[in-house]
Amino acid sequence: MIDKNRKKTINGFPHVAFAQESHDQPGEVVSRSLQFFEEMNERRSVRDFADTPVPREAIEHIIRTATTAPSGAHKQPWTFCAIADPELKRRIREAAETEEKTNYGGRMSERWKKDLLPLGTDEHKAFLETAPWLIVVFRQIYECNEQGEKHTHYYVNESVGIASGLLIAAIHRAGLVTLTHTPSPMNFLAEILNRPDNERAFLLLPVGYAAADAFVPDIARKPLTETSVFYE
Ligand code: IYR
Repeated sequence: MIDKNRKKTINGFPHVAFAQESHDQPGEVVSRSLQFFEEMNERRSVRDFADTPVPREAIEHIIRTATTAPSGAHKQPWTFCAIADPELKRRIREAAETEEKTNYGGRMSERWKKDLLPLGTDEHKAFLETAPWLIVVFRQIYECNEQGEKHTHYYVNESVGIASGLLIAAIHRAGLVTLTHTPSPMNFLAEILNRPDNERAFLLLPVGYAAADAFVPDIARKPLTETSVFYE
């Protein structure tokens, strides 16, 4: 039997025995992976939200799940701002709609607008006020040490992108819905939320229950044969 409590040091830093439960019964990894795929395959981006409240505790658990993501040199270069305050939501909606009016009014190419037609999006973003929570994901481009020196973080977009994926999976797992909203440019978010100099808005996600009469586009995901290549 290997001692699960064994420890060692590498470069003077402590390491502990890896202790994740493994599932080595025949077929167990196959059924667990299928089960998770089937659950995640039910996820849809939703634009019609109910105003039903969601407990803060659920949002805290969801954010904690996101922060289990791996990150460059374990710098965890992210901040998740969770907003339920109606006045802040109203200001965010107003600023996002101002940008989107310019986007749909000409900043986006005709080709881009044509690509969006199946999704039925426009510059109106009512969900930014209806959803009980908004989560704004910020990427931290550098950290400041105690001496006030700036040190750039590594693989920030990759790290924050992975954390955002886990955030979306956690929202779905909780029985809630979300939408990856990317008003562009997004710098109004750092301003409204009074964020420090090292933070840049990455994604804006309304979180809540879907409206009872919500619709989603009737679109399909690419099959495995189009998204993967196996080399065996
Ligand atoms: N940011 C705009 C436009 C938009 C762009 C893409 I790419 C989408 O997948 C959806 C929308 C908006 O939120 O309406």
